Amino acid sequence: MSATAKLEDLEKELLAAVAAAGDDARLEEIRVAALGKKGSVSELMKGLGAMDADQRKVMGPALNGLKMTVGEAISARRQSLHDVVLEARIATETIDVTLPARPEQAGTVHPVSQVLDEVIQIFGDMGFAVAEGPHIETDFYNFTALNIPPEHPARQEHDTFYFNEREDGSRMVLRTHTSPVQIRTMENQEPPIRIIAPGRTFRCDSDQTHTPMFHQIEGLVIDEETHLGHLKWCLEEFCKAFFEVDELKMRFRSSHFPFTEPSMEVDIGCSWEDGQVKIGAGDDWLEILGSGVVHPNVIAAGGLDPERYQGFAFGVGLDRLAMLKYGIPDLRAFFEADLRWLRHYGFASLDVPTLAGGLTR
Ligand code: 2NL
Repeated sequence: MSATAKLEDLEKELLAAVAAAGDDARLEEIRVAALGKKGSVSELMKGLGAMDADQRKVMGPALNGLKMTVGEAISARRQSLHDVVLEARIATETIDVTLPARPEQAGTVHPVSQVLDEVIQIFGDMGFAVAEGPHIETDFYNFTALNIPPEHPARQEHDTFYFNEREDGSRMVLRTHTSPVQIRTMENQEPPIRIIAPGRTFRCDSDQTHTPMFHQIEGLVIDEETHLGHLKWCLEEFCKAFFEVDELKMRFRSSHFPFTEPSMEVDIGCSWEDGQVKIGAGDDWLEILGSGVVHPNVIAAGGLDPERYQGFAFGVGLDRLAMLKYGIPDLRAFFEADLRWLRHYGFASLDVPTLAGGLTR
């Protein structure tokens, strides 16, 4: 048998062994036995030096080809073995995501999330879109654009968390309200604008009724003719839907905010029974919202023409809404991640509030 015929036989034998290998370990054995230092192919290559030139011209390329072919076959086989293992895992390790969660392990929806979903449902039904923005804001978006210039006393009232000064002397802040989102919306969108901006807000204040992080929803309507009458209707509809009552005593009380003129705080009627508040009727009042007609300076800061555009805005604390609606006494417990508290005050995760199905079931 010629030397090249012997090589062809060796190649056939090795390729058959590779094809038959059932796992990584067996493949590695074959690789070492053929291509390792003392492997069959390597031993043959050592013989090249002793050959005469003509023989070497034939055997050199033939041996190199063999080495390549076997090496590639081993890599390909290794890859296909891995694919088989992976496919077997994928086939056996599926989980049925439609199976119900084990009740004792199911989490609950936090009252703030529940109230947020409810508020989004109510305003969504009235045609409002949801807008979001960054927690870390510039001084311009948090204050100046809202008609609160530097040195304005309202800046002190906000208990702002400031970041360190930057090279240009400016300082970023943690937003003290979600109003910056509305300024950004005015900059980026042509009226008519109908948005609510829910989210986290931050003030350096912590006691019985304040947490340094709290949740706010603001609303903004801007077009060419929206006025105070629309504001009153909108907030009345919201309060009735949110507290799930047909009749609701409401009072619009004159107030002041730098970003609205005129400004009104909204109170709803209530009564107290055994230390528990009952919403809707009664001789007492609960303050729940701040609102007003958007100040022309704020419309201009949003890049719109205050001669042409007008509208209203409001702001409401979500945490306080949750406390009032669900009778939760202590604000600070909201953010302590106490599992017993969450199980007690939390909501079933699949009972999504809808206007048709009921906000709370
Ligand atoms: C409150 C008061 C309020 C606004 C927020 C607002 C936003 C823009 C323009 C004008 Cl961009 N106003 N927001 C207006 C009135 C009241 O919040 O007591 N919040 C808990």
